[in-house]
Amino acid sequence: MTQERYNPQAIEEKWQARWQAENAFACSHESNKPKYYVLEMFPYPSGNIHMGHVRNYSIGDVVARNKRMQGYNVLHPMGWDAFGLPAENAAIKNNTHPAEWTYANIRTMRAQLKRLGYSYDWSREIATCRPEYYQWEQMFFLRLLKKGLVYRKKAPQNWCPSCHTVLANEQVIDGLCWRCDSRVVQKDLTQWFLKITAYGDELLRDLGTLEGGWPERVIAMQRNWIGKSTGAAITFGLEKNVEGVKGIDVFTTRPDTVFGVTFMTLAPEHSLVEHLIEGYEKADEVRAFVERIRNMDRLDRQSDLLEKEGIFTGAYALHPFTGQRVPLWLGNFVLADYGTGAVMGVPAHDQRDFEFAHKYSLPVQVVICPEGQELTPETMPEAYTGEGVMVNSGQFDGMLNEDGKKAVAQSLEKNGKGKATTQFRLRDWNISRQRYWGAPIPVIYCDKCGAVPEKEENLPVLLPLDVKTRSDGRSPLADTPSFAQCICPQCGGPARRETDTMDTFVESSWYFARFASARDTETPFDMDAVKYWLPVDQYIGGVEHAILHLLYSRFFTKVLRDMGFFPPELSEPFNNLLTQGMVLKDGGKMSKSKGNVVDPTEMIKKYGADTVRLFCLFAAPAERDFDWSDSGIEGASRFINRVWRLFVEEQARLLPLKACASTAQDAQSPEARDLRRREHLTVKKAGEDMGDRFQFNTAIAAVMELVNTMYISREKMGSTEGDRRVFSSAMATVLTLLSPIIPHVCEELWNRLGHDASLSDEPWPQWDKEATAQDTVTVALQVNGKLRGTVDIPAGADKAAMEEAALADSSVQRHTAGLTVRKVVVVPGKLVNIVAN
Ligand code: ANZ
Ligand code: ZN
Repeated sequence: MTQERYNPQAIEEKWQARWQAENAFACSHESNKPKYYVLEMFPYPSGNIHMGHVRNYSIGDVVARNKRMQGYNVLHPMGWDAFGLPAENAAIKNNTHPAEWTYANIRTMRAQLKRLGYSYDWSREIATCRPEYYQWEQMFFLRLLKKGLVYRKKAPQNWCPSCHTVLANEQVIDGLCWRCDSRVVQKDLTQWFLKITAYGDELLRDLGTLEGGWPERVIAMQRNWIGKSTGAAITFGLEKNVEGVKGIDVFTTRPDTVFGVTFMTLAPEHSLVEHLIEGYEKADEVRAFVERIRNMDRLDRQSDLLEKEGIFTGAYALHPFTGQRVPLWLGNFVLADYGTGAVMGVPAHDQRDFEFAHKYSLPVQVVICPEGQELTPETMPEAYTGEGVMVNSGQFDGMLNEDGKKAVAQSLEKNGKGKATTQFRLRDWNISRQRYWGAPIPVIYCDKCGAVPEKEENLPVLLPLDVKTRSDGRSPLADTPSFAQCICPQCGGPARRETDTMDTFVESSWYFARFASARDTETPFDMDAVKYWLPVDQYIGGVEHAILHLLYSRFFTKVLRDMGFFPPELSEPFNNLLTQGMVLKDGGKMSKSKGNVVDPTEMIKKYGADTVRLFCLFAAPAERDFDWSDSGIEGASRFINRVWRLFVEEQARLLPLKACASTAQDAQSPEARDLRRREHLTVKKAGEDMGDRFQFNTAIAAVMELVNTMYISREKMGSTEGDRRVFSSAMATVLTLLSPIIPHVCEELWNRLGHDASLSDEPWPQWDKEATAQDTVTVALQVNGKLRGTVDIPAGADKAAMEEAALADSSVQRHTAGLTVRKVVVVPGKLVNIVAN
């Protein structure tokens, strides 16, 4: 008789249809079960699901299915990060509309996700480009504006001449646009900013609460990005009189070096430059310098490799302690938007200043010496940046410099010339984008009233869909009178709408919370649902979002909390974060240009979704990159076929049992006892690896071993009721443990085993300690034929193991002390006799 072959296509479609018909994975917050919220970073609808998505979502699906079986009420939603540049670029290129392109891609990708059998609650699906979604974002904007957390300012911005848009710093990579690789230039524009810096301290402090739940390296990257520096603000007087100006402020992390200041360096953009050079004979040279540096790349200016350049302004500051004249220079390495845009130059103790002083022959003054050592400027090969004792520092001489930091700041404060302060590297978030395909910023410009917020009751400000994108990529909104022309909400006069749209990172900063009440039309978040579901228990996504998306989401959580949308105790969005590795091909990234893309759809057609899922989870630990390999996917396919064959070949013997259902009573024969022990050990190992440690590959390996054992033991096991029960229970355990990973084939076989209810509603099996105990036998230990003791060893232990156990026994050791062992006689399972003299 030929056995029925494994046919993944038919099986998978059957179970997907059933899950869909039964709404199998819909959930509600009205439950008294404990909740578990697992979320994968939602995709941008770029066209097709790629292998990286498959890996990301397969990991999330195992977690969701496993937690469901462990008795949690699981929220596992999916949506679309649907606004953004690529839709516009594609629309221009293919002569379609961004909305059409986006929605078509969503349809394709949704079908692909369904074909992969992921256990999403599809009733909560969101697309951020829909007014039902972005209307709330516009409301948040207005509320933030009221709170002073949104403001407008003119600032030099990264401008991509090809995309015609401002880019966030993070979207500039090595001076190039992250999307199109054009060289980014600086342009002054009036933009809307979110005041994320107001939360700088809390964002930094709360990183501590994420330790253990987030990868250390992500926490470190965030800490670094926020970049808090502790130091002092110091005011240097100005030698010449400038009206309304008391002096020049600097920010320094080293107030202890203040007596070592021999010059001062200002950013070329500093607001005092024109005043300082007034009347200076080389003023034009200075202006030319300013022009040249202003147009330099922002990121190049921050680089360590930057060749330091400067120019003297002809003016002097006055030292806050000594009153000495300090020459004022401009320097290309001083950033206008960090600290105060001015630096006190301490060449003896700062390497940048050291190089600058040598280049322009400025004096070097040592003020910190390593203990018991003297430094002389003439012989210093580089700046001394270590700790030491303060010298040449007036009343502070002899003090340890660490103490000096405080002492100097206190003294400055007393004299009204400075104070201890902190600085953040974090900048406010520019959310204005000069693009069409985004959420409109709900502001109106009136000649009489200025910038006026749209009224909340007039929301949403709809993004008009009946426009044509321009071939040069500029936003068509300004040329759409039905949108741009409006009435001033304040005076009723004619006015213009803001035609910039919001950065798409705004939409992804709060979507995780919208899933709690995705269909609510009254409020963005139902408070009960938010209280129940949030925070996300497990977030899963790529490490490329380690800084921006995760930081913005943390910021939004705190802001929404403070605006009363979230409960006061909800301060962090994601309790645990898993950053999954990439799927590579031949060691490199998959890319269309390299022609090495493995298409999930083709793989599903060839092997089935279960096999693709299994390979993605088995190939490597979740955090690590892995290489796509044909032999790997073949191996995954072989394993599923092996399970299938074992089942159909043994079907006649199988009883409709559940996992771990056989009893010690059933396990009479040694083979049955051994199989049952393996079964329980596998439940323990797979349960811990899959459920606690998220080590899916080793969990799968453990089940593979159990399957191997079943293949061996089935030959020896008879058709007694007990043997049948033990074998059937092991079969049920294999299906149950594998069901989060390869759900379709497991459901099918579970059903054939005689169960009507879905395997996804089955509880996770419990292992029994007693069942895992090895059978032992008691072995007699003799020395020269006399019984000297006994030892319990695993049944079936080989001769070497028995001999080892005997020689390790304390009684045997006592009786052989001082003797030489001549011979060891082993009777398997019974006796060890040691001959010694
Ligand atoms: C004097 C000094 C002496 C400094 C010394 C360092 C060592 P972080 O840690 O990044 O906060 N600085 C301040 N504002 C700057 C700006 N706008 N552009 C470039 N550099 C600026 O660095 C703070 C230090 O960077 C400050 O402390 C200042 O140099 C410089 F032995 O002041 B320091
Ligand atoms: Zn007005």
